Amino acid sequence: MIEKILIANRGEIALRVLRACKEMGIKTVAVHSTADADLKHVLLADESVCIGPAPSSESYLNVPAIIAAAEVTDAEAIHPGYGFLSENADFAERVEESGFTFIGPKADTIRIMGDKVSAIRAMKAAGVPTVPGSGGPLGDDAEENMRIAREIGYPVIIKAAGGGGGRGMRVVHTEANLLKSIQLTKSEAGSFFGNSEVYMEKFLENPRHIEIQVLSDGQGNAIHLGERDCSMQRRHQKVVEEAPAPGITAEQRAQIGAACVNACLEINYRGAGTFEFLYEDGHFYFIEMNTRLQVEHPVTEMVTGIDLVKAQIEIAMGQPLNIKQEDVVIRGHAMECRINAENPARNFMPSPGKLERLHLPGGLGVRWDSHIYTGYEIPPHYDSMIGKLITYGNDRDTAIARMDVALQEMVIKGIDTNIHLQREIMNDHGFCEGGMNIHYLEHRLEHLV
Ligand code: MV4
Repeated sequence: MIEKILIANRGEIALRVLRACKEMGIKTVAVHSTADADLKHVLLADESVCIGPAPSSESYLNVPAIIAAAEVTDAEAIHPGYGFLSENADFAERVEESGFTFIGPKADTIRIMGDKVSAIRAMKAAGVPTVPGSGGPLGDDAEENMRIAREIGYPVIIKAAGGGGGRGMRVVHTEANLLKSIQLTKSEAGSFFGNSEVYMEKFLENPRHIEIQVLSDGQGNAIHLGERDCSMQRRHQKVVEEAPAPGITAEQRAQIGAACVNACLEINYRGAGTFEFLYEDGHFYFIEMNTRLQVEHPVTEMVTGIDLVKAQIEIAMGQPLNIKQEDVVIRGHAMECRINAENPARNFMPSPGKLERLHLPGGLGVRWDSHIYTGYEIPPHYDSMIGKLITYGNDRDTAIARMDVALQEMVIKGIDTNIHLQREIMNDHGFCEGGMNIHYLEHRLEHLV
């Protein structure tokens, strides 16, 4: 049993974790920066500890301060949320070495998935479909690299092994640019990630981003919870996510899901995880695995009825997974709009400040995951996402209609938000059709704002 959990995060996800802990009868410790003493989850936690000044590097990324906070409060486990230290293998290792439970995979697993070359290698070995590519790091042999690219076929993409989430990549359209692109990506990777290793893949021109949610207990039991479509993005920031993905059949879901489950068993994965795929012309291509809870986890919760944070905690307690694959039923459709403190008309400039007035939506099939309240001041130091509006319905059109009504109802005064932009997306012809690719939103934004 775990009786007390330290939440090593802030904002809406810290509140999400706190709610799950309270529901399970687990005591909570909030840790916060000096700028965050009035966060909603800090006020609701059983205990709170200030771990440093406003900059994340000195607070939410301050490993010794977080471990010390767990020690002084006698917490038994640490939930990292997403971002910050959630995919830092050294942190997970330090947590376990200090005698606490890390609510997530083993440090070695995080390390393998953090290196994209070793992640792809592990997945390929487990039978997960990958993008045609070099299958390993590129060497210094120019002829060999040209041969690999020719075999894959142009265009190709050069990616940093230490990258991910859109950082450290370069598309190459012709052989004339290949060698210098490899060199440039290598030297950038060396300075950004401290790892100059790069690999090559076929560049898919118009894919969708579809990801599979898994739960695995590290004791021989694993399930998948279907997929999410996260193709609506701007500059690698997801804007709208949904489950299930439009047009994906039950057969496709079962097939790719089974491959992910098999991979979890093969690597003895522990915890919640996400397999990221590019999807083009009816085929899935694995690109990365995320070893954390994700921002968009609620859409999966809505269509499966499974509480992912509760499942994470149960797995961390050593409980065998008590849900069988045949018990997982995808029912209805869920949509999530990220609500950001930003001005879409001013190049999405962040808009921190005091929330003067707040009217929040509700009704059947409406969920609002957010830490904001009237009078709360959004600090300028962190991510601009201030909440997630999630709607659910029997079908996709109903989820979209409910989202549109909920967005109309929502009033946030005192700062700029992307609420109006989200309404435009909910009323966009292509979006309503469904199945748009990863470039669609950026193209539409040239007209929308
Ligand atoms: C790709 C790709 C096309 N072909 N890989 C960007 C984020 C990182 N996770 C992987 N990314 C991409 N990898 C191949 N072989 C296109 C992207 C990509 C992208 C992927 C998912 C969501 C949004 C994206 C936006 C631009 C590029």
